[in-house]
Amino acid sequence: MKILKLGIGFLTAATLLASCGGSGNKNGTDGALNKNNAEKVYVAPGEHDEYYAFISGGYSGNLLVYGLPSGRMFKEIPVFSQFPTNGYGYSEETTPMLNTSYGFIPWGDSHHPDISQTEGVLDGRWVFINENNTPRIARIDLETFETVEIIEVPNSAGNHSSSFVTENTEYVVAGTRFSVPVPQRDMSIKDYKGEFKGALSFIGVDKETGSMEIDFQLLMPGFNYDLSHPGRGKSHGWFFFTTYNTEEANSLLEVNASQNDKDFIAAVNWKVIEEYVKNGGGTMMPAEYAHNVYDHHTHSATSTMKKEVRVVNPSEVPGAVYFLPTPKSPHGCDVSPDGEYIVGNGKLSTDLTVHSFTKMIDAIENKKFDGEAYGIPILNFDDIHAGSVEKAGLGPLHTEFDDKGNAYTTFFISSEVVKWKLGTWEVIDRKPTYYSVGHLTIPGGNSREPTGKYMFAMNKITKDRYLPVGPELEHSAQLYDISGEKMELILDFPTHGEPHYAAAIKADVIKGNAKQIYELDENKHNHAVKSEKDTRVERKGNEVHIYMSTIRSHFSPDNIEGIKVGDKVFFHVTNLEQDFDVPHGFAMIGQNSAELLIMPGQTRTSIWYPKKVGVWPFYCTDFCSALHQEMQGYIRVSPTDSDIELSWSLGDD
Ligand code: RUQ
Ligand code: CUA
Repeated sequence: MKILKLGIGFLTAATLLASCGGSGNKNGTDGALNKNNAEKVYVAPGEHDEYYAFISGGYSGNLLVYGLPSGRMFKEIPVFSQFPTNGYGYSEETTPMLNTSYGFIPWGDSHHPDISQTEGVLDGRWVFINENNTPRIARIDLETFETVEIIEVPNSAGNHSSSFVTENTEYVVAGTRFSVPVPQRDMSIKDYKGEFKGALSFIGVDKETGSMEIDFQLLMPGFNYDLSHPGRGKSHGWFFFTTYNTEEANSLLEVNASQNDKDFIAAVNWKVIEEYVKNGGGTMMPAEYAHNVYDHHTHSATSTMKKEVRVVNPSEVPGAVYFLPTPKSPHGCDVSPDGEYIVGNGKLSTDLTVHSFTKMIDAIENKKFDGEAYGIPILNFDDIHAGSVEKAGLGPLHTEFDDKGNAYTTFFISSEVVKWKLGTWEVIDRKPTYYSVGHLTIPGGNSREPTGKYMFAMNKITKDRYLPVGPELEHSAQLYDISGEKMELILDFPTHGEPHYAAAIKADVIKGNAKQIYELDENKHNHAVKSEKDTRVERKGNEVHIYMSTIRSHFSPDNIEGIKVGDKVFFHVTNLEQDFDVPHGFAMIGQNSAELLIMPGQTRTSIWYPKKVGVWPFYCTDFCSALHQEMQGYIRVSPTDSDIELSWSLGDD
């Protein structure tokens, strides 16, 4: 039972490491106290950072925007979770974004952000991010830094090998971690093997608008598809997915999915499948999945339920999929900037395995196969193997690249980042991380043009790095200067939620495009008011619609009478400001949803159910001017059978 032992060894090492972290590491600053290092991360007051980093919020369901090298957090962008800070997922305009085939879901588990590309270079138009639990892919617009589209991924579960984009953002790809019955049905779990399927979804992205549509799903054998990356340059047209549990175990995976000496990287030639589909290949399968779109003109989201999806059986498309044997339960699947090397980070292996794309193509052309699995040819390890980084560390997870032919791999168990050379496979440097590093990011990492100045590690365990705040601490990122031969740790900074991966880009690419206001003239919201003279209150049965405006420093109207217990009151609030960074807030006492934070030129709606007779105040939640505290109003609520007339006013009008 060598394998079982290895599994337990892995656990013990992990536990040991986790517990010894707490003993303190006063010397763990590794030169961070060096004055030169402090200067490297110092961004003087009023100055801007050099890079944006979009860091996944993990189980917060959101995406966070940081600056590098300062490590300052600029924004939390709500994506898959309700966000009371601005009313996302609470306001009438934004709740459709969280609609799914399971109904409204208020949270998500976000993992891997990836920035759109043109010709293999980050173009800074959109960021995509996957939701793992209820499989979805979101698109965030980098002019507004808002979530503008979410598409659910059917036939998928644990949407983990996602959301990575191809070289021209032809596709954003989503692969299932858990295989499931496809279509879903009532069957014995014990019949998993051969029956469950792993869907790899290729979601087409419109070149102009970014709009997403599932083009096809490849129904693969019932393995776990863990991570993925696109080919680029010479390997453009291919996509690589790590798999584990090629044993197809359905219970006690820590042992049963660690039996095989090698699992696979699945190499998918999506161009071949694209051609096959264009010629009518694949079948339309009934499926139910939500497609939610946010429109910046109506300031509103809509949710549409889709009814079918195209599925493709890989064994019916010759030349579409090959398996590359890779030791041992590989996690990260990373492709070098030139597209030649495919790195499999075998988390139960001490060696890092690197495959060669050129050798792979050669083996395919010469039909050098070593059997097949479910009709998919398996290549010979020795035929495709470019080299291994030997005994580099324990528990390799993820690899990124710089602009000088080096690679950087994180090792969870030995808690370090190791720098090694592509082609010679020699280890150049290793630096400890505090503690238990997961992902790492180099700006431009997943592209043809990574940068060579900074790398940051995202650690799973924080322990003594910050002041204690009870049993749980924010996760800890660590920034390294990688411009020299040796890496230098220059900064610790906390992240929020769990930062599975981050995408980072030169600030210059996007900062000039960032929107400052929404044009009031272009506001197409059904319930918008364009000036104070349009503000009014209308009753339809027990529904009352208040068309309200805000501007420094009052609401119009600010006195409303004739509301009754049992009414359903809609506040449609338009912010008339046309000035950068002047939102107004809206809060009503006893309101059972979030406040609203309304951007200049935007309209937001919330619903209030008045429950008690009396006179009830509302106010602005954002300190917007010297007279912010004066920004308030009253609503008179009368008994249900009262005959008080509806009336509204501002000042003496
Ligand atoms: S995972 S620590 Cu969600 Cu990307 Cu590897
Ligand atoms: Cu508007 Cu405070």
